[in-house]
Amino acid sequence: MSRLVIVSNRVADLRATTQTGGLAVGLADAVRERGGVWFGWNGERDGVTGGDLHVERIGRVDRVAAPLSAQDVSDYYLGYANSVLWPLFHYRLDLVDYRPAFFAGYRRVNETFARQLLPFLKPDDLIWVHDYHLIPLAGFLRRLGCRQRIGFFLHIPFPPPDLLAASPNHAELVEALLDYDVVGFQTRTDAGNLKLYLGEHASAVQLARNRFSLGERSVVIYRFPIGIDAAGFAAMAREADEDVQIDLMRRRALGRRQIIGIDRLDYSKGLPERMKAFGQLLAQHPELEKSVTFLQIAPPTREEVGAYADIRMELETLAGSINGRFSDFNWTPIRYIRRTVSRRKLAPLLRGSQVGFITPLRDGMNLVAKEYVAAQDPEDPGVLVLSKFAGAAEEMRQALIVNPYDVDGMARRLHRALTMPLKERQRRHAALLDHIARHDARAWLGAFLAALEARDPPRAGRARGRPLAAAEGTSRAPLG
Ligand code: ADQ
Repeated sequence: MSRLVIVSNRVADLRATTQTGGLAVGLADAVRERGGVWFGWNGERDGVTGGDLHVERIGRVDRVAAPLSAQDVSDYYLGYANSVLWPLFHYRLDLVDYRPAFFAGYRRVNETFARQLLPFLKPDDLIWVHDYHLIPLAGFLRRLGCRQRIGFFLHIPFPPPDLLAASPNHAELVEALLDYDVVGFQTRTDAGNLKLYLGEHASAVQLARNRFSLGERSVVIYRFPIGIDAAGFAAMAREADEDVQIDLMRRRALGRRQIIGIDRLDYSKGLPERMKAFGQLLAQHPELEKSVTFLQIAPPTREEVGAYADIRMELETLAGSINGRFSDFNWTPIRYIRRTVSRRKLAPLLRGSQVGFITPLRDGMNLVAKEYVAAQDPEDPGVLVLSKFAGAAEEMRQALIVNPYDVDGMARRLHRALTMPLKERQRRHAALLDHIARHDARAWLGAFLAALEARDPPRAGRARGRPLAAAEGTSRAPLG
């Protein structure tokens, strides 16, 4: 069996155990099982030069933590990755802050990572690169002579060609994707968007339904919807600690139901619209006063990026104004928690909530939607209200699907969720649970690695494509 090399923006803690669940742990198990390397940024900014690599041998795995300089963090991580690619890929052109220095920093860091990773690679390794921070990595590795199979998985959405074309670097980005052997997306829509781009903007040749070539390169483009450790999360949800148990008992005694939302504080998660919908529900249904609360957990992330400070302000103002309008001395309708809450607490909190309210404006997948379903008591399950723009909606059709821009519609769906008969709740939940149990994290991992390991089918003749940058008529040098 080939060794596995995982590359992600942040290097994982390989000493974590499976009991804590989560995606990084599933990947860590796979790399431990096969032996290999996990390479990524150590998360710190280290002066002007960036400092030294930190290498730690854990069993048969090298954990390689790369430092970044303050300038690199600013241009690569806060800049191109999170002020250009994140908003662009979440369809938010209005929030893109494009600066040439950001793209230069993005390329610089990816090139440095490729050079730093090289000495740790063996000829028949499988290399699996994760997410938007590292799109150009394969191109730089190829230039250094790497012939290994290299796969890429994008955790966030991939925008339609017209949106992508708004970025001055769209040709380089897509060309860089074609340096991989396998490019994986969360949904059919995302994979379809790259195929559309290749059809519209590039002289790529379609060799088979999911295989394209451009020049000498050939790539498989496929969807691999990410899953969770459903059984592990369900077990964690059944073990409520004392705090959560007391909260649950108090709510039961008062006959209060809870709507829950759990997110990183991010403008893509649709939090203001969600709060407005809850406010609308209370305005339209005075009978719900004191009998329903909304618990939103959303710790701040990426606070150095301007758009994140704005969303935080907006949310605090909204929560304050809705609470100001509806609260009573013995009832606060919205509890908005900005502190980080551990997964051990989150799981039973999801189980103890009658509605999971997950309404991103755009999301690659949204694992909280799957965690909500896994956490429920199958005898008396809650109802998932899910945005049609979360990747998860492509699979989770038995949820109550909403348009997160339609506040009124969301308020109506919330009411339906709160009044749904037990039989219907059970029926919807059983179908959802069956799906996420079969398509769990292990299945996702196995499917991606199988595609990465698969031998190339014979080429359908020599490909006729030109490099994208040339096809676009730009003078930029192609990445690969
Ligand atoms: P995220 O944008 O972080 O991830 P999501 O999938 O919702 O979004 O969450 C990932 C994990 O973080 C989940 O296990 C969740 O429980 C946890 N999490 C989220 N909010 C939390 C909070 N407030 N406190 C503690 N834990 C929290 C990106 C993409 C998603 C994609 C994932 C995985 O944006 O679309 O589903 O990667 O591919």
